[in-house]
Amino acid sequence: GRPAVVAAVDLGASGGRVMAGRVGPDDLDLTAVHRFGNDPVEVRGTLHWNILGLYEQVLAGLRATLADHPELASVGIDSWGCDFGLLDGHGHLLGSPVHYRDRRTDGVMAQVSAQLGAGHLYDVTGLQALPFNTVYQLVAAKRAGLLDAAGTMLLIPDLLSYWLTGELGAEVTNASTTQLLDVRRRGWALDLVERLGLPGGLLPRLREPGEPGGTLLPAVTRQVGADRAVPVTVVGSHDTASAVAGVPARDDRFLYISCGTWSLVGVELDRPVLTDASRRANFTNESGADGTVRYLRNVMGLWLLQESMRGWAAAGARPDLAAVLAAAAEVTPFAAVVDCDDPVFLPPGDIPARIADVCRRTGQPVPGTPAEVTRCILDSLALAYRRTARQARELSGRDVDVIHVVGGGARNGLLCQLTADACGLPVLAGPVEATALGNVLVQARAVGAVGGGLAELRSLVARTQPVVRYEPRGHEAAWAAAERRLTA
Ligand code: LRH
Repeated sequence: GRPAVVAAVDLGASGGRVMAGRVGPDDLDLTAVHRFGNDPVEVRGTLHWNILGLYEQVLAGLRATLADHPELASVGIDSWGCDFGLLDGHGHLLGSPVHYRDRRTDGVMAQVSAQLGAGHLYDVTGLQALPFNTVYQLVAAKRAGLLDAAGTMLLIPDLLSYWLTGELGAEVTNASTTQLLDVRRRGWALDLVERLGLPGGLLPRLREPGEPGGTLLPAVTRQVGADRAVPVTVVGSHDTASAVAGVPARDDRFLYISCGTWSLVGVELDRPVLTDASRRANFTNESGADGTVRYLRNVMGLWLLQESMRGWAAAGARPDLAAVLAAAAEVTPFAAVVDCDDPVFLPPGDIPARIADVCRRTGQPVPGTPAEVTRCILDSLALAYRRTARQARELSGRDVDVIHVVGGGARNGLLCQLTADACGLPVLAGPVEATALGNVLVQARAVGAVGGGLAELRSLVARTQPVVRYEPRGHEAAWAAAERRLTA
């Protein structure tokens, strides 16, 4: 292949970036061109994404990328899963997309599970039960009358891609987070759609990563200062799908933790695990690039720390993350541990107060200072990784000898060391930008700059990107005791 430059738009729940990637058979070089925050907006009690603000930042990022690289070969977009915008019959957006942490879905999952049967839902979709899965959001939207004028549902990357190109589609890895995709056929589960009374025409045609995704519309071409209609390529548009594609694994004996706002902990398989034990453990079978299955579980993730930091900042303290982490490293381990998966931690708000409630209820000392709260969060996350990693191996039968930590959490040395200790496996930390790399690589392959399957793409990441290795320090008895305290 001939080296090419492509642009990755990667939107996370707490921030976005536009990255330029130069890719060739032995080259993979990523530059952050534009970074921006992603701050939800509450309007009349509903938490929305500021989708127009995000779109504006995407355009600004593409403009800056094209100024540096007029030869840009392709653009690809990924974002967090589950959330969507609704278009009317003329293609106009009906309202600002609602945030998955909004309370509109309270109680809906239990009702839908009772109606359709949790076992049946899992057998068809293979998806873990999370209250914000698209299916529950759509049922909530229907009850609020929001589907009355709706013609099409577009997941966030598909919506932005529609605005750039005018083309409608549903990228399959992200469609797998809706809980409306048939995991065996990788097609829409129209039977579920019908039984829930959702409009059948709402779901657009599915697209696979690597397919052409149209070209920039003339008006967009002018807005971003391009001299031609730049192609858009469909990528693993679920951020986790791109992250897993960007893991620098050397063979398939690995477990990944894609560690950002969420921690997605699991293994890559070539077929789903749909057993009862898997459903009870709430493991998911999301679709990955190249027809793979991402067999994983959501762990609450750095959200606990990000949201705590936001609270401390709002209260006037000016906490510095590096200083808080350094202080947390000095705090007594396991003074207090909580179950990160407790749904009380899901909505925005005072996380330290909720941790304090749990500690009081479970007869543990209440962490007071930011350092103590942070240590409690990191110990608790590592414990959740320990449990989830063990379950992933048991339920899938996959043997692993290393854990790849990718995403922002790879920068958190304390968390990476605790993860190695808790799981009793070496941790390879990095790249931080695995999601953008996975996005870039799928595009680069589509435009012919590189060839091969996921193994070849990953080998390119492993050969070019720095990783840091953490060895387990072997305090197995202490971790086992801490885990028992959680389940007691
Ligand atoms: C991570 C993620 C995760 C989803 C959540 C909504 O960014 O995409 O995989 O469950 O956001």
